[in-house]
Amino acid sequence: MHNSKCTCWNCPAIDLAGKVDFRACGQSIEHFDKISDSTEETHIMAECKRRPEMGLFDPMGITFEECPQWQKGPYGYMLKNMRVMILGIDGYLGWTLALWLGKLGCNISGVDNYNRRDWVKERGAHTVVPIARMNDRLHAAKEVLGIDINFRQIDIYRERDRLKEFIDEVKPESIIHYAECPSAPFSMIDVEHAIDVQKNNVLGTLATLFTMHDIVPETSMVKLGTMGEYGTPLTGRPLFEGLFPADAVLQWNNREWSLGGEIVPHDPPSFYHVSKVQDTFNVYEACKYWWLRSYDIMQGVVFGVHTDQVAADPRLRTRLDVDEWFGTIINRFVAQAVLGIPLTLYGLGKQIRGFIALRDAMECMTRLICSPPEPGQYSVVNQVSGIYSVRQLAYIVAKIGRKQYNLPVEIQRVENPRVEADEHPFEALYEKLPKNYGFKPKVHMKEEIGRMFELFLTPEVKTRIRERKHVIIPKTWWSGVKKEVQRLELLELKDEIDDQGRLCKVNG
Ligand code: USQ
Repeated sequence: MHNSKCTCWNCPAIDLAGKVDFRACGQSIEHFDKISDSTEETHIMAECKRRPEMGLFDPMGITFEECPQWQKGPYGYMLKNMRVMILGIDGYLGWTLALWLGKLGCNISGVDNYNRRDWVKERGAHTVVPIARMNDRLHAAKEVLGIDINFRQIDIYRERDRLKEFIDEVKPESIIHYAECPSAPFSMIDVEHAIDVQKNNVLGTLATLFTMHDIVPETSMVKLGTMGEYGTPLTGRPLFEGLFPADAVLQWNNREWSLGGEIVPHDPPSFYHVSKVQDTFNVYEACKYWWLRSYDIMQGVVFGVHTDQVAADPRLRTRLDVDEWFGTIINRFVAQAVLGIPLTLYGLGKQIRGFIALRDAMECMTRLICSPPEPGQYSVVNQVSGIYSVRQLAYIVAKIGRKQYNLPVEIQRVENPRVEADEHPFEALYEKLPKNYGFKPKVHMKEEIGRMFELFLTPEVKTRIRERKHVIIPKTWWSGVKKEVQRLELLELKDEIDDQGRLCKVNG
């Protein structure tokens, strides 16, 4: 198991408060005096919040596999009834993760301010997969899956006292931070939206970090960043996982410096992505100043509708958006195919991105939650399971739509409303999750796209997609212009496209 050799030093049940003076990187005098033994070794001593009877002990001396509080699970050793708090529990990912972890035996709490529902409504769009109100979701989770979720409606930035109170009450052992606006186009509508997104994301994260510092400093924050923070460097420089590897070197003017361990360059392609970059630095600094611990997840574009839990009952479904602001590309393509709109490639359609299916993203999160970083550790993972060009994806969706569902799917190039490279090299590294955390993707893209077609072709969902046909073609330009993008070209469909889709090569 990937985390069997982690020790109490990684465990959120450890109680370090007042016992370790991190500023001096050693032991506080007070506790040295208490535990002074004949050896005079300067090892770190701590207590366990779950097993106080142990008294002071060396936190590096006990591994997860030796501790009775950690039990073997399908994704590594898991802390018994681990208390996990999900910020943004009402969203696409948050709700799915709540049910997924609840089913694995975690004790789930969550907060949400319903911003996502409001933002989508404000744009005149809606989730095409209908979702229940929170109360009904909570009842259904209990009734269908036996999961009790402790929910509180809180705005993490504006209602900081209430967030503090709730965290103090629950004492979460892991905090998953999904409570952000995830949309690049939404942040580019106008100044009000740009401010709203940055305020919500940046200040919400900052508020949470301070609360963690005050109340639960041993808890890990698993924070959702984005692969988009790196941009798409035209030099082809690889997208490392957050920090430069030890042997990276900067050469200039006949001199050279090591870059090892430094944060890699960022080139965010929207004001939304900028908010994520700002978060990265806030989280990184909090780990440095206060010895908090965090995983920053540079997640690629998520697609799909399925986990066993959300599919267990219509009231448990997670939201799925296909409009120009909140719909991500594969989800949008399937909706377009169902409606008979030619799939919209922006510009050349040769943009390349990392992708991951909803279910696989849940598994990655679980593996990270179960393997908390050490105090002070800020760690980044690139969370993707495959790399594709958007053109390649359009062909895959079109082929499935035509062959399996007999739909006359076409593909068009339209004007690109964004400012981004639409043809570029792309080498993203995503080795940590498989190598260090034992993750292997389980979802085959074709299968998941097939599932989406099945769901989107049901009369209720199809009707909901049709009702919002007018919010599918983009009208939000990065330049500020407000006009519908125009078609540039209708593409010829090529059947020989690789539907394993593991290639970076752009076809056509
Ligand atoms: N695109 C098209 N046609 C469309 C929609 C998008 O060609 O109809 C292109 C876009 O121009 C872009 C790429 O597809 O180059 C991906 O666009 P997207 O809307 O699917 O995703 P993006 O705006 O990049 O944002 C999404 C999520 C965001 C997350 C990000 C991960 O909304 O929360 O951070 O994916 S990443 O793309 O790796 O930055």
